[in-house]
Amino acid sequence: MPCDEKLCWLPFLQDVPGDAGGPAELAQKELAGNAALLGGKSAAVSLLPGAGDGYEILERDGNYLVRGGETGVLYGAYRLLTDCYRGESPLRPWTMPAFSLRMLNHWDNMDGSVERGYAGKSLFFAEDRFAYDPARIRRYGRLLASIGVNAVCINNVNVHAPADQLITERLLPKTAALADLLRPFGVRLLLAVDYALPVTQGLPTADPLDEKVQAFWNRQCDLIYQYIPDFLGFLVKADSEFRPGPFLYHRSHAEGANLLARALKPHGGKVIWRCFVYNCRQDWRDHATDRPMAAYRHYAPLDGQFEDNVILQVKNGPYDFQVREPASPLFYAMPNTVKALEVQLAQEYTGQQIDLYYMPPMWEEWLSQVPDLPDHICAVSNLGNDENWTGHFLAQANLYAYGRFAWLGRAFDGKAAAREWIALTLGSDFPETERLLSMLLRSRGVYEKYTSPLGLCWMVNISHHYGPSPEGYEFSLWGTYHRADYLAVGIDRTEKGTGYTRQYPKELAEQYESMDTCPEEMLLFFHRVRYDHMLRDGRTLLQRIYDDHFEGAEEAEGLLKDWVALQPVLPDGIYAHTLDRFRRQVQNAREWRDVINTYFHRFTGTPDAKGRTIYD
Ligand code: GCW
Repeated sequence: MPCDEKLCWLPFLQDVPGDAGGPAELAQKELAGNAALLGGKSAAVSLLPGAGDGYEILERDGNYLVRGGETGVLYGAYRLLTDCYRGESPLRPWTMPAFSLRMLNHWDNMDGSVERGYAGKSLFFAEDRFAYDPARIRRYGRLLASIGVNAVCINNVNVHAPADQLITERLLPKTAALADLLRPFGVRLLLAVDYALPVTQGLPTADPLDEKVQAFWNRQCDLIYQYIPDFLGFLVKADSEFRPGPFLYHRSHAEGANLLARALKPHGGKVIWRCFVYNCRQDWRDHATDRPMAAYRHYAPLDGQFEDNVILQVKNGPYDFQVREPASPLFYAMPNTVKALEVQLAQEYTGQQIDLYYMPPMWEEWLSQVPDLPDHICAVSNLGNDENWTGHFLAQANLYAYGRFAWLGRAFDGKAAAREWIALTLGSDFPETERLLSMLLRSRGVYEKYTSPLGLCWMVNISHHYGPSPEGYEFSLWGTYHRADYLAVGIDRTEKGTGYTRQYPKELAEQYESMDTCPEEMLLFFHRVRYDHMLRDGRTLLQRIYDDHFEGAEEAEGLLKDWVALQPVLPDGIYAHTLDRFRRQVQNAREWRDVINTYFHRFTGTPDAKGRTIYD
């Protein structure tokens, strides 16, 4: 085994109790089973009915008391144990999570494959059926509970048969068995549904205004709740990338979402409706259509039309999980609609769990841009059945940090989360914390430097999104262009261009509108810029592109060197397995450097001012 799966931020806890009971009972068992961590004290649990996820940790007569709601005491118990292990004082005043639903979306297919999965196969499915090791699912549940994740969708939003059957009589008993396993951890189940299910089940239409369709979904929901009484609801990708949806029937997405919401409402269920809707059949010659504008255009006019149990799930940026994007304009709009932020832990465009990429700096950047937090949060999972859960051992830190982000909201500190993860995973006395911390914290900047510059996006390989291909997307149907020529690069998204900046509130729109005030790291997201344009530090745009790519490749080697320096203090398996990833990252970074620099050099004919090699 290259990496021990138990070594995942809770290696110091005893095996998860099999007969867990409810979350409060599990909390008691975890505290009793791991009492050795409590420094000679004991710990009791006290339930405050109705207090939900909230908890406090007090000292009573020299012992600990975790007081809170049913799930709150479980979160409190894990916090108590992990703080004690790290040698921190575990006492804390009343705490509540910043986001109510803290979800994880798995993009798992029932054949066992994982869409954009970089950590092996599905944890839940194989060969078109449920296939899991209950003991591992319990470890998974514990990992989630320890960071406060309280809902999971186990199947891909692109619903492929037979996953459409997860909510039908045929598969519901099995679906319910998995929900039973997760329940003690306070983790509720969501399922991605196929909007065309009524049709595949024999009705002539899936039109949301058709009474037979409404009756179909009502029946379906009655059935689901017979099997899973605390079922959280449906996750829906509709009219997006060839998925069926209400547009087929000339209905709006409010009409479409409300159909499901009304069927779920009597049972307390919710519809999580994704806003990733755009024209994926664009003609590259069409300069008027600008993909980042699509979601706002579709949804902003529908504000106030959704049932109150509909949650619109919006990706952090307006494109699609690129290295650097501004926050989606939808986060400033739709005050009368419940929303969830969607981030992606799976590193689809950010190194695929081969290259190191610690995500919190992106989330902190997002926080700095968005004044009002949405009610809920979701992350696309980076987990699979690899021995170490996440393919790259250090990618575990992203899931850990996500849980902290989801709990803390504005108070989130990516650096503190990384420190906690290191201490929990490698020991509170790990002697190289500062080195590892520095690697994690600089990783996003390194990756950004050797890939696409200044918010430009989409220079990635079109087939699998790893490695460079500067024109891979350029003449495609996906609406993802940079339109580089011999003079300039980027899309003009100002008033004079596509008008995208107008989707932001006035102050922000003005900031993005001008090249002088637009944050430089997003310059090419908002503007079309000449290569000889002088940046604020006196370099030309072209020289900045060259410099970043040379530096990025060098810094990737720096990460490898740092990893090598950690050898004496790391378990052998983890060291060797991850060393291989860093070597691949260095190769990848060189490839990016040379392809991108050559690409721009061929257009401009301008050499690197520092005389470094650019291949032609
Ligand atoms: O980034 C794109 C991915 C698709 C994914 C889609 C989405 C699940 O390339 O694989 O499909 O986003 O978010 O729906």
